[in-house]
Amino acid sequence: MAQSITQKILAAHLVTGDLVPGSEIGLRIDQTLTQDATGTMAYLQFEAMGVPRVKTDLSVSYVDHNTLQMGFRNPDDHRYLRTVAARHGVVFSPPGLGICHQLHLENFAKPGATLIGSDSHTPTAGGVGSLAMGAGGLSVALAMAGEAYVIPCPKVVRVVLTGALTGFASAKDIILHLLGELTVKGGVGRVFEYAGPGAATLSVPERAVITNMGAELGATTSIFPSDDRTREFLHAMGRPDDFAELLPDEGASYDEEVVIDLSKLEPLAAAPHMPDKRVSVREIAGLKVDQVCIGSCTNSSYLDLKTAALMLKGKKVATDTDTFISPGSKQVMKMLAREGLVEALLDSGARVLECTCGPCIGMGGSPVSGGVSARTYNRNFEGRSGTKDAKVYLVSPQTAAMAALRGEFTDPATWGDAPQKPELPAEAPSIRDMFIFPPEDGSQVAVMRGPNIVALEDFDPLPDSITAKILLKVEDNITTDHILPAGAEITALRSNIPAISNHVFGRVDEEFVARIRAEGQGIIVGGENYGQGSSREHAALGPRHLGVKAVVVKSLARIHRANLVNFGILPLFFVNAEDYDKLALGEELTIPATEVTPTGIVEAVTASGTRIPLTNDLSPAELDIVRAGGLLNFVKNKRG
Ligand code: MIC
Ligand code: SF4
Repeated sequence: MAQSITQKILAAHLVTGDLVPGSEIGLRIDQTLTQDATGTMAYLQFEAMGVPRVKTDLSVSYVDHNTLQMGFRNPDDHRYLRTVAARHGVVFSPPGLGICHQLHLENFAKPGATLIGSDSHTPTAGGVGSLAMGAGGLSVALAMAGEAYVIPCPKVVRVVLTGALTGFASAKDIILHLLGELTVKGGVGRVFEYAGPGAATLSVPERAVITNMGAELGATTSIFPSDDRTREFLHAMGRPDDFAELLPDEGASYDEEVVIDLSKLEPLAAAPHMPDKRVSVREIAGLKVDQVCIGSCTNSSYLDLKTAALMLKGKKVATDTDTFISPGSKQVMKMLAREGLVEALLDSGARVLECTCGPCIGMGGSPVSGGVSARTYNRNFEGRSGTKDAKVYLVSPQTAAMAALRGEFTDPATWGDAPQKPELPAEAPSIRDMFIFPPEDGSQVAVMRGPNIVALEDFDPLPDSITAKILLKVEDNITTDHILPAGAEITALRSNIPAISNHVFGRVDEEFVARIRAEGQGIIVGGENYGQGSSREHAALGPRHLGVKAVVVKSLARIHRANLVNFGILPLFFVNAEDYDKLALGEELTIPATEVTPTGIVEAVTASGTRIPLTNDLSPAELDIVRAGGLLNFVKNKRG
């Protein structure tokens, strides 16, 4: 049968199940990646499994999120990550070398490989034709231990790109356009497979912008074919042998199709506070911009930064527009430096930061109170920048550079001629020797833990019946940034669940933690797409530590759903969405947990006797995991 690229990779890695959309499949995972903010948990979990050396072809531990060192916590985490990597056969990428997704694309991602990463933007590697998915840290730990990665088999959407980009329109505008069409939940359960003549016009770094931000659609992943453009890229990266052609078969069938005419696109922005709030830059012309940030795993490639640098070269950024540049990797920085472009950036008045996530994850770079920030990033959730009332617009490097120069958004018709699209040099400078490769035998390496590394706690199994108060009721599109915010102080506690739990829902309802601590347990009620955004399993671990037994919502985001299951929180859905209105904060709800069956219906009852039918989308195995109190318990029970 004629196959799509996605089907080819799935079929080649299938360990359990059948390739029927929606049914559970297990996949062999070739590569894993972690970053420090989720990695410490992942390696603690890996250690708990007692497997001496990772069983993947390649596992890499990046440090790019918590790089501020204002106390012992982050450096202690880095040391733990470096030593645990050496002991168990994991490549270590030290702080400052670059952002995980950019580095992985440049150095390790391969066409046709499966990759899972404990970060939601892992699909970036889809730019070279990897099937790359974001996952919780525990799923990554299991993959490192050689277990299959279990997911619902996705539908495949063919995204046909026709025409070519013109003027100042860029790859970022393609994905902002798609987000505007499909919304932040439009990609759930789907892989977006790009095709058509327009796809062939895009270089790998441009493709990676699109696959990166496909995460904001809620998609399982996004992928481009591996073709001549991929060959050029891998050659420039000094790894021509990693190239393999990967194209869909003639006549392959797809579950859905979307067509985008690239020649019709213009510079776009995602307005505050959701990545799908698409507006054209033309429409927001005249809006003063207080801050510009160029970088992040979405737009920090050589291509992106060279484009911005050429626009800033010989000019000055507006005096009241604080402009930050964070290159995606030292390789990008070296290429810019070779061409005198670091100097051009410095001379423009921009602030050149180190090669890390930086302001994207709230590690410095917060905007002024009430300020407008134009960022080339992928997320603009309220408060994520560290300034609660800031308004973040997500834009392309071109739009950001122009806003930096003019101090406001302006109509692209007034921008003059677009700079020529930069080409990658035939051979980029290598940074390979800056990675720390593990010794052949790591068994003698001592793993070093500072006081910030707190051992995992044991969780109780699910009770037979849950009777608990609804301690929080939230609306649609609650993000993991709402559940457990980022920012330097909180993120430094990622290896310390008891400490980080004090911040659960802190920005939504300051009293929540006190309420649940007083009650000892509770239930959360939510709307559509609960838990969208990051892969941070802390957004499940923190609530679990505090005693959350169940979340009752209209729908769930994919990675957060998996994290709830992995840590033994029962995820339930309203059978009738209107019943959401019948549940009030503080009310007691009884859920007959033993009666829950995979996809079956149970009746929950409130203290006043209202009956609420609830369902779930759990597989039999997932339900067993929840009943065991989480995946680690489940695996331990199984091993006896
Ligand atoms: C993010 O962009 O939200 C993060 C920080 O990279 C997260 C991971 C995390 O919370 O550590 C992600 O995208 O998964
Ligand atoms: Fe880092 Fe931001 Fe990318 Fe997350 S979205 S990996 S914080 S650069």
